[in-house]
Amino acid sequence: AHRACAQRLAKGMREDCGFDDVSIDAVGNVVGIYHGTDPKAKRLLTGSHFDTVRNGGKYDGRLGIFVPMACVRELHRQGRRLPFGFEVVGFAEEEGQRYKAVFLGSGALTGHFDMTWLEQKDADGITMREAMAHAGLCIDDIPKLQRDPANYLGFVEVHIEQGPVLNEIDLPLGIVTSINGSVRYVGEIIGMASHAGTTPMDRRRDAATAAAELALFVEQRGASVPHLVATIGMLEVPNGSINVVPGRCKFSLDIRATTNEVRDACAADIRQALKALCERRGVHYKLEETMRAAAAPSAPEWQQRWERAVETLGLPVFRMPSGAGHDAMKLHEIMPQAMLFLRGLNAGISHNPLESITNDDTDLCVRAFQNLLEQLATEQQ
Ligand code: HGY
Ligand code: MN
Ligand code: MN
Repeated sequence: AHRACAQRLAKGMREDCGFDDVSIDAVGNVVGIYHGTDPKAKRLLTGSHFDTVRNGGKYDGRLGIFVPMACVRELHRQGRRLPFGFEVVGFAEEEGQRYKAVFLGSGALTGHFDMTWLEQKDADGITMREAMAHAGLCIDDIPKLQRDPANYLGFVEVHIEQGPVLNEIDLPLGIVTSINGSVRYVGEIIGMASHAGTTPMDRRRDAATAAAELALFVEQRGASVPHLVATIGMLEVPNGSINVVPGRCKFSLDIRATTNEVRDACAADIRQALKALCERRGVHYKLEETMRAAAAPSAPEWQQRWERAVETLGLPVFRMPSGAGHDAMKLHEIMPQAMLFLRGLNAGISHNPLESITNDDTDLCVRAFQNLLEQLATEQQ
């Protein structure tokens, strides 16, 4: 499904939109280039991811690929060239569903793809190396994907908001001021499996109730600071049985905040609580950090371009932080970036098949992107 999606995106770029150069790179990103008047001119980089969470929605990621594709299709239809190149990337992996490592697509472009990740195994024991080779990707070429920021004007990304704010204030577009910093862990509590019928309650080393106590601490600590969130998204007694006191319990941790300091203070408190409750309960634990992304404030000059674009549509400028992580926070590490949010329906629900948007809002999003391109064209003249 992943490879078929990449082929569909490449076909759409090539045949429907008129990109000059379309390729699928060594990590599976779909890269479309629409040259400027001078093929050697600096490029505007944009894009988003085409992978999804399990049982996800249709627009998380994909919107940020199709909107710029529509802009190129219109430029091509008009036979127009901009005074800068336009590079649209469908990033192959951002969600971190199959392997612990995330941002595989945008991380390859920023030069942060750690080749040791290739040995990570998925739930079926298939290494990332095997999966990539099976998909026909040229793994040895991954280091060559690193982009030189000097060749780019910056990075912009449009994305669904994935939250209720724009829906509640009845605005179609929002200007992102910063992307929250996040840190993720996978962990396991190890107690002692024993007979559910014969093990007295005060003689148990129950891994699941220890994890449950941790979950309630995570919820309370996450609620203690505005704009801080902390989530246990995965909780599992592997090979559990109805009549066995759980000897093991696996869990995940996802902690985010508008500043790295608030994020790290929360992570430290949760690690401390885990240590204390395990000692008290006579169980052990393992905890591995799998992802850390710094808070990514928007570059002022790019944020202002989005603001001017939204104003030209006759819409009010509404600024907001992003609770969700995005490829833009990865590109942030090597070039200026800013994002534009599109309202979601159903209270902006996302990571859920109920994710939905309207044609009218999406039309405004395309027009805002087109205006940003016009601003750049005027500046680059
Ligand atoms: O988790 C996130 O914020 C994003 O959907 N990867
Ligand atoms: Mn997502
Ligand atoms: Mn996304």
